[in-house]
Amino acid sequence: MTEPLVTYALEGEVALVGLNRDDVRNAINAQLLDELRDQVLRACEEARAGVIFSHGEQHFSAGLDLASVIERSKMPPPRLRRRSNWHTTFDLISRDSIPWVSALKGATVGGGLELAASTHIRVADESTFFALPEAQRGIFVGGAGSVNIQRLMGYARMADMMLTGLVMSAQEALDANVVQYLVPANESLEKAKQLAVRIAENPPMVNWGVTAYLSRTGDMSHDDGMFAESLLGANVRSGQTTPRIEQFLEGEAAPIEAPTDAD
Ligand code: 1HE
Repeated sequence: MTEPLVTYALEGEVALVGLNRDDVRNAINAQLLDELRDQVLRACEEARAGVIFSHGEQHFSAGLDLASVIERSKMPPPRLRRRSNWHTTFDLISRDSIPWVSALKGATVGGGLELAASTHIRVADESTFFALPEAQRGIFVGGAGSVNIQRLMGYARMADMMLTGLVMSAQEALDANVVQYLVPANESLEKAKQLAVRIAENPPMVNWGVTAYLSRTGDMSHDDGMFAESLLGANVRSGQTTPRIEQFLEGEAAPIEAPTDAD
């Protein structure tokens, strides 16, 4: 049996989805995208949070499989252009039911950065670097990066990376809000799992408010945002709300503590 290009495992409430094409640095082709979509859908059914990581020693993902671009250029063009599988798959991650944490290392470039940008929390290790080499290859971003990456780093920086081929280090990415956590080499998966376990403890409806609602408010008018927030606020409450608040009031929930240097 051939190895899957995307692995799936359920650890408690957390789905672990692994890019498994290290021989070509986890370059993303049509089959990998199909498997990724299937495993993300499965996670939405079975898990409360997910982690996207890469198998292999060095890299998260080299982005679009460039060999597949050449193969496709030799085929007749499709009669109708379907909605891009990149968009449907990455939207499932960024705007559907469960939160995703990505564990990054090494090259996180092109479509690999677009995949990372579709997750809600990015954890880089010291080896991680980011680039958008599309212009150098004569192509354009196509995995929702023009929206998601630009939201993270802003127009000026994204334009610079696309136009000049600027490569961003892990520390620069942390400073530019592209990743939220930076950990020592080889520790991003462990950190991502810890965060996902913590996220999975939240009531699912509240997590859904963050993934499905908060991700859309940037596109709404102020009025529409307030209206939707009111609707959501009333509807995320569940059977867990009262006991959770009572726990705090009765001194049974851990208080919020100021961050320490170890954080
Ligand atoms: C690939 C790909 C790929 C590697 N498609 N095969 N992406 C890029 O322009 C990134 C191109 N890749 C690289 O710059 C480097 O490979 C890396 C920095 C990612 C990794 O370097 P390294 O030294 O670890 O590996 P390598 O020796 O360059 O590559 C190992 C193999 O992977 C090699 O094949 P082999 O048969 O010679 O072993 C490479 O050809 C292959 N490989 N990257 C196909 N991307 C929705 S639109 C998104 C648009 C984009 O993503 S544009 C960015 C494309």
